[in-house]
Amino acid sequence: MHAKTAVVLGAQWGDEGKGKIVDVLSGQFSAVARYAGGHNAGHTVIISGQKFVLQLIPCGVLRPGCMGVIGNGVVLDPIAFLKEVAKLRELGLQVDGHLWVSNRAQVILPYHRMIELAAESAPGRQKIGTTSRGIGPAYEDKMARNGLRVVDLLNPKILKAHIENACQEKNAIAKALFGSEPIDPSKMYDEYAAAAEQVRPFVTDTANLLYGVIAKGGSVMFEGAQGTMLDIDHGTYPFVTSSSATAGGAATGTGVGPTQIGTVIGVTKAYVTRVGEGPFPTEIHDSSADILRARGNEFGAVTGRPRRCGWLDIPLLRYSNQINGTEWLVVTKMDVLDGLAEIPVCIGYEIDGKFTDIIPADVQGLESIKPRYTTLKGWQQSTEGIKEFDELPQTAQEYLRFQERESGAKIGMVSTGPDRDQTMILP
Ligand code: 2SA
Ligand code: MG
Repeated sequence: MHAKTAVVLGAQWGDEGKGKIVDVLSGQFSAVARYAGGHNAGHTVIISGQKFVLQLIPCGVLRPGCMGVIGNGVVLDPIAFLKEVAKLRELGLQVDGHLWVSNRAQVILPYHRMIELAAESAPGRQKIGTTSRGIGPAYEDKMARNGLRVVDLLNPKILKAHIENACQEKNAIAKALFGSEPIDPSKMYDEYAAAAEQVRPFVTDTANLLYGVIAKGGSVMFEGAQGTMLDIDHGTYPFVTSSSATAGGAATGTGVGPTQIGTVIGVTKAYVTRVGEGPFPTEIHDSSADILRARGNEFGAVTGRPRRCGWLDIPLLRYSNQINGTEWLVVTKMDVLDGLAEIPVCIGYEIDGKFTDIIPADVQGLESIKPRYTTLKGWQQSTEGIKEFDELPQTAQEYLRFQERESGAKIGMVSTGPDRDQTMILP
């Protein structure tokens, strides 16, 4: 894991513990860059018992000397950004001259949120179970070439014209489709023009900045948000987020070319969770789910929603390794499985009576999956905080080796608790 640049991403539906892993690894990197998503992410880091939840700002900023970058692939809510900056300043962390926002990132505006909220509850619309941060509508505008970029947020004339035109259009659409109350463009302009001035010192050409870091021999980590199965192309569409959460997104979402990306690290829980709607083949429907949820504290870091829990899904992990070109796996929340007598692991699917380990593209196919399980032996002792592989109970070692063998990527690190220090490097 000593490549100069590395992507760290979620191998499942998000919440794999990327925040902690990015934090652990960031000590070795000169910069950490977010490349997708926005403040829908909830990256939790615990340092000496103190908890930090970052939504938009990359976890790297928690390390003195590590630069934080918000890449062009991110959708930036300026108000949320400034709130997070204020919180970090309050904690005494250095942000000025340390944190940079791409001038090419897209801006989330209040009508994005309005449209998302209305669409999510509209009759006849597919409910996705979004985080209601305006993420989807902001990416829609980006792709429709109708969005506002950070560089234009900083130009009062362009900002004013954009807000006026967009409000006219969005208010009319939202009223006609959902009966929403209109948003006042002049109030919005005043608020966002003021916010723009506070965002201005952070804005730069981050692609060029990262190019410079790499050219000088510096190292960059790309911090993924959400997970492979929430990726707009490769996830369980339409129950996905609206960005490229997979490894390819690191290149397009930062402007660092693919030949400059050294390695890909996939973070996976020792089991699986999902928050929001959509297919989840290994979801547990009995009280074991409550045990995992309680022990693993499986509640949305942003919305507080209870996460759905399920058993490890090997075909899904293999799919993620394939799509991302994962070289290393990091397994988190190993300790949550402590005390279970047996642990089911999904090794394939039965669809219409036929066995397969290929993930179907269609939702009906995904929903008709009958997972086929093998049962591995659990361990009756605590693994919390264990830092040496050899000190893990034999059956826990076997569980990890099974995961490694069956998914095809090497496990480089295992997390045995939420703190920075509760981490082991594998031999
Ligand atoms: P959106 O808001 O458009 O991105 O929602 C689309 C789907 O993506 C899921 N999604 C997430 N899944 C897991 N974790 C996320 N971040 C927060 C966290 C979520 C929270 O870390 O806990 O607090 O609830 C995240 N962000 C988006 C979402 O559930 C939809 O299924
Ligand atoms: Mg999360």
